[in-house]
Amino acid sequence: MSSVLAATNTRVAHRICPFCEACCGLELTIENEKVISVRGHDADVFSKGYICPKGVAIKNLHDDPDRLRVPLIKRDGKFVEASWDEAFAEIERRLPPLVATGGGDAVAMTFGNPAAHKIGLLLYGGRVAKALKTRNVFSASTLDQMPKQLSSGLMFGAWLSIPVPDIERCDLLIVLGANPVASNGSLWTVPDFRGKAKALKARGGRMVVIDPRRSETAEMANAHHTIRPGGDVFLLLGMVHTLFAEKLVTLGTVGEHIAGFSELESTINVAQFSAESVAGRCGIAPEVIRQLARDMAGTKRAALYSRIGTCTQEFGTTGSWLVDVVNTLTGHLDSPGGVMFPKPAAFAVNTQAGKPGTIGVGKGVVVGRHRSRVSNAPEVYGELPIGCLAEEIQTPGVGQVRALITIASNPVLSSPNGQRLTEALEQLDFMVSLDIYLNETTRHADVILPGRSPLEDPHFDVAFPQFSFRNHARYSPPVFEPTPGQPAEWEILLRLEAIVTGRGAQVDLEAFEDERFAADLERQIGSAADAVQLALATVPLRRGPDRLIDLALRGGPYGDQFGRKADGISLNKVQAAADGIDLGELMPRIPEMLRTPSGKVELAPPILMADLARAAAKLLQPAPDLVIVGRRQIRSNNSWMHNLPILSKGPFRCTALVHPLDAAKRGIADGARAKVSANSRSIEVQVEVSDEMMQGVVSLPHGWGHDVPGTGQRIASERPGANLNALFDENWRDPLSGNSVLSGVPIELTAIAP
Ligand SMILES: Nc1nc2c(c(=O)[nH]1)N[C@H]1C(S)=C(S)[C@@H](COP(=O)(O)OP(=O)(O)OC[C@H]3O[C@@H](n4cnc5c(=O)[nH]c(N)nc54)[C@H](O)[C@@H]3O)O[C@H]1N2
Ligand SMILES: Nc1nc2c(c(=O)[nH]1)N[C@H]1C(S)=C(S)[C@@H](COP(=O)(O)OP(=O)(O)OC[C@H]3O[C@@H](n4cnc5c(=O)[nH]c(N)nc54)[C@H](O)[C@@H]3O)O[C@H]1N2
Ligand code: SF4
Ligand SMILES: [Mo]
Repeated sequence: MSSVLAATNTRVAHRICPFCEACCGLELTIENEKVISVRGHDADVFSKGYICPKGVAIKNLHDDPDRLRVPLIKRDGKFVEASWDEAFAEIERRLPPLVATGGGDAVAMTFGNPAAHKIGLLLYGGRVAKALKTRNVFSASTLDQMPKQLSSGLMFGAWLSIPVPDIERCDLLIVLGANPVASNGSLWTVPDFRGKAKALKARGGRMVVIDPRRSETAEMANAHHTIRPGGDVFLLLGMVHTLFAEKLVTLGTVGEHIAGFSELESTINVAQFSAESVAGRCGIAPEVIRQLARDMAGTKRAALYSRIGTCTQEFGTTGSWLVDVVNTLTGHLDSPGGVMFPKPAAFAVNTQAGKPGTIGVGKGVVVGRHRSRVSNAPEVYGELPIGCLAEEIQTPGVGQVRALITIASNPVLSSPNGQRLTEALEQLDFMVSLDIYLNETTRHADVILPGRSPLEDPHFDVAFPQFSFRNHARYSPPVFEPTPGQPAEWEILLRLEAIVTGRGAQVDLEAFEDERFAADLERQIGSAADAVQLALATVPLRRGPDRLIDLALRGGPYGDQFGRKADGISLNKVQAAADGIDLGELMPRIPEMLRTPSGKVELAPPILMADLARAAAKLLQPAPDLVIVGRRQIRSNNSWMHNLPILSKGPFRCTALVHPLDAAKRGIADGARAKVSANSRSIEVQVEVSDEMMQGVVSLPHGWGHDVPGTGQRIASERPGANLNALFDENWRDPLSGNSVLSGVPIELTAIAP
């Protein structure tokens, strides 16, 4: 909500930051309809004034002259500006014929990271894929969190049922393969992680970080252990083995809700997985492995948390599972100060009815309902591995991908082997990008449809309250009126849905939306006429995302149940609370939140148990000499914020951190350029010699490499950096989740003569 300051042309507005998972409340001062400053919103019930430099850069994004504001159509190889009608007409002319000849599978879709942060993209993007009935759906999830989503789904029954550390009550936090001081947390919405970790230490608690690099988080921890990249699954097996072997297991309050305990014990409590056996492969001494297990078991309130470093490995799913096995076996699952399940106000599967007439029982998670055509990779949550996209375009045959719709995604930089993908995109018959920049990926499009600035859209977080350190509900109204004539992203997507369903680009959007809403209503509250009537009568006359949010809030766990519960919440109430509504600390939720068919926590899901044999075989393989890993930086966000002045000033960030001994061995000086090679491809990098690194490991951030022609990000292309993913193998992935291996990839590093 905005309030009027002294000068009548100055106002203050609040907006949830859309850039990372911390979801901080921003406070913008606006003068003459221009943002003049951005700070943290102190009274925000959730983020309490925290902000990072990226949040400040929302001002730059809004003003960026390179941000697209009108559609572009490629004519004779060159982009020209077009009207919205022309753009949709072009799509209608070219897309449906490809569906008519090749079927829905002929059209692939990719969803990128901002699709989780823009309400219109999140609530309406999937509908286009459904309408197409294409199995060729890809997203950044298979470069990211799919392993954790899968392991959690198998254990707890729903795709976003991921327990998060209860940091404000925890006395031991072990952070594995994550750097929340730089990333601000992931699958864990925790604004001001640094402040919360400091508070943990101040009350006598400990933080331990396990990372091949002495990261910003390791720097402030009580202890840091280096780990050989890719070794997480082995470390975790050693910890679980210790818990069994030393009889340290305590299941705590969830004990009666656990299935699979004895299978797990008999499989892991074997000499092969002892701390001694796994130590070499993970590069951590057996005594340290055992001590980590003892500390988890011996601390009343403790949590083990892992993220991107642990996920982007070939055992990403099995490792992510073992993290929660450790939490469970030490009595910290669903326990205050341990790892707990948030209870979001809207949109969570685990707050919606499971199997009728039961508590905590659901359909569970099934994978592999279909497979990719070329590599036979199993579908997970309706997606195929993004590493398979290029081959699906380039391999002829029935079901070949001939067209692509990208939604806020830049896979040419963010996924492995962007060169191959670049070639593949050029071979498409048609490509549409819903994106705000002309970049490495969208330059291949035939039509680019730009979404609005986040400051012109309302916002409500759909996903992140499901991972939040505290329960809350917040809503941001649009800060500015949209540019006249520019549709919202949900309207763009509805129109695409109309085109692919044969309703046509000229569809009456309001009527079409009403029709789609009626279907949502039935899905959410059933088809009983009186229930639908009640909901319809009480959901005010809103449109688009607002209407869906209201429906979800009112029918949700804190909701007013469409008037039946007077003190319950609705969108009206959340909108009226300018600082948000605090819904309290995390509370134990087992068994009510479970959605497994057994109604139990599945401690030993068969596909994960089976994967242990693969891990055991890998234990015997020798370690590569030198490997590369990624890192995140506070002033950079994946591939797409390098064009914003506030973030791009200062020292060059795309540097390769190399341990002094590794550099000396190769005759590479600090600041020199060097060649990094893998998979018969190479990139040139600027080296920063650093004792932050473990010997044998190089660290380079991803999302750089803005030196390809035909893009429109002028600042980014001045200091393009090198594309880490150019080195990687698009077919190397965790076979269970389909997630690409982006960490611990063997490389060669050689000096370049000055
Ligand atoms: N080597 C390596 N690779 C990685 C990772 C790693 O750690 N190492 N991390 C991976 C992870 S975790 C992720 S999430 C992926 C990200 O992968 P992507 O999502 O493909 O990459 P982003 O850089 O986030 O690109 C976002 C795209 O959305 C566009 N965009 C931004 N805002 C908006 C908007 O409001 N509307 C629309 N329509 N478009 C918008 C941008 O212009 C850009 O094209 O990268 C992955 N790649
Ligand atoms: N500033 C900023 N914030 C971001 C982003 C950004 O680009 N910039 N991206 C956002 C996105 S999309 C995501 S998914 C999150 C990710 O958030 P995080 O998971 O916290 O990601 P990183 O900061 O890359 O931290 C990964 C850590 O894992 C370590 N590591 C690498 N390989 C291994 C390994 O094999 N084992 C172990 N144990 N550690 C390893 C790396 O050295 C690094 O310190 O961040 C989000 N927040
Ligand atoms: S940490 Fe920074 S980028 Fe992330 S939500 Fe907060 S202000 Fe935005
Ligand atoms: Mo991500």
